[in-house]
Amino acid sequence: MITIYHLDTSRSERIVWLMEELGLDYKLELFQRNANGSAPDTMKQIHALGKAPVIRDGDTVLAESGAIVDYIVHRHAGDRLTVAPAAAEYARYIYWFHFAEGSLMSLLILALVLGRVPEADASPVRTRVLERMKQTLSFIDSELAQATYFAGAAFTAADIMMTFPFTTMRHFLNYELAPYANILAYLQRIESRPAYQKAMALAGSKD
Ligand SMILES: N[C@@H](CCC(=O)N[C@@H](CS)C(=O)NCC(=O)O)C(=O)O
Repeated sequence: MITIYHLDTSRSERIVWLMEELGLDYKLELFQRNANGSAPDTMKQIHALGKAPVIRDGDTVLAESGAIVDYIVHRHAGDRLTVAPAAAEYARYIYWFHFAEGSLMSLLILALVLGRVPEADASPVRTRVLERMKQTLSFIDSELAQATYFAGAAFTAADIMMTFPFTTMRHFLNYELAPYANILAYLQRIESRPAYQKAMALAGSKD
């Protein structure tokens, strides 16, 4: 059985949600953040970088949320929640699956870090990052005007990757979503999913 090492208020909620969507058994081990927000040192005994999420599957220990999602859907779920390479939606699927960490989260982390450096307040770099955020959110919003889910009509693992930046991440970077009606409507669709509700009750942020 897969063990999920879950850090509170973190990306590892993606893996709990995925397992609930797939109806697969798993064991959940919970870790609390230190007062400064970092993961506890005990997580380094599981994986050298000590970050969440990490899973154990037999002798395999795997970190990196996107890699874990890909591993589980292919190795344990018969490719459910994926899009086949021959399908028309395949390019959309892999685009959004990778956009989540590769572009969106990296931009949000940059904004988060700059927001915590007082000297950056007057910097043109911060202004540029905030403009890039608006541009990126508008782009996502316009894409969601044309599709129910990120890869098209069907819910996929790309949605599991793309939701965290709009939900739990806003506990760390409280950016405004009100101007983006399509993102808000999308989040309502996600929040109405029973598997999402169960995963958040087990592993979602508590505040
Ligand atoms: N790109 C990695 C990011 C992993 C990561 O930064 N995880 C955060 C939680 S969301 C973490 O462990 N933070 C605590 C720390 O860095 O000490 C992934 O998607 O798994």
